[in-house]
Amino acid sequence: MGAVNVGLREQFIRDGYVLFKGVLEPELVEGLRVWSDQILGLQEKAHFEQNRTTGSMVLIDWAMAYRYNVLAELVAHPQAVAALAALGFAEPKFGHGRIISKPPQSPPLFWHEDGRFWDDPVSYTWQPIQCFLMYYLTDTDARNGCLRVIPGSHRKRHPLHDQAAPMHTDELRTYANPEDAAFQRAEGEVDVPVRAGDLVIGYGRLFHAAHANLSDERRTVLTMWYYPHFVGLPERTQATIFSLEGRNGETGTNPANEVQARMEPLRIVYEGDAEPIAQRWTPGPALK
Ligand SMILES: O=C(O)CCC(=O)C(=O)O
Repeated sequence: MGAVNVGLREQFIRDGYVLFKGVLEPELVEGLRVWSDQILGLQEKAHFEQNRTTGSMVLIDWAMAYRYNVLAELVAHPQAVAALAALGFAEPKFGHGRIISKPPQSPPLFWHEDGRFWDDPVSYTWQPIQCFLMYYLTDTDARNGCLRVIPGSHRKRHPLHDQAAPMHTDELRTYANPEDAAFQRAEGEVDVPVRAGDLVIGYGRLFHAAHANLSDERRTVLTMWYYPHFVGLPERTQATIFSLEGRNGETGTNPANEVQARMEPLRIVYEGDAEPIAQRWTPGPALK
């Protein structure tokens, strides 16, 4: 394993995200662009209507990675594994991902956080449970829908946590009310513009959003969900993760496929008998 970068690790734990530049080779980015355009082309019109603010929300699972080598290359990319190791996570696990593609001239994505383990005491500590690895397949800035984040919101209560409307509703997904607070500027927010092939790693429970795409080009991000610290988490947390993601990884490896073999250590396995904890999508009072 590569050495831990103490400064980066501190930054990650403090801010809740970190940017690694130039992680994917341009050929892989191009291959992923072609592949994701093809998969997006297979979706029904209703899919895009239901997901106006994200643009799309296509599931990436292990079976898909076994079917498309370009995706397996991404899941087990040595530079991504090295980036996680630099943050101090030597044995990361992979769960699933999403193709999130904003068409030209499309609305902003609402503020949300994807923490779903708020009944688990670990969510109130520095330890990440679920982290996103986001790969944008085009260069991004505030004009074509770059990522926005609220640094520190993974560990500290923000006014958005107590907003009346729940997150991830159909109303937010379809942009039914552009005046909703979830589409406005938020206290402490920063833009995270990137180059295609960069990697943004962040806590799932960090508040994030994306600007509208005002350009004439599609803007695609592949959000890949990992459990970087799985082996260091309490058994009940491991049991919870396994109950949600374990089946997803059941597909058998083809030993002759070198890329699939690289995915194998990322498989989520829990064989104990601890009780999983129910999912909860909003933080309790312990988040101060
Ligand atoms: O579209 C984006 O830039 C962000 C995607 C996102 O919020 C997510 O994957 O949770």
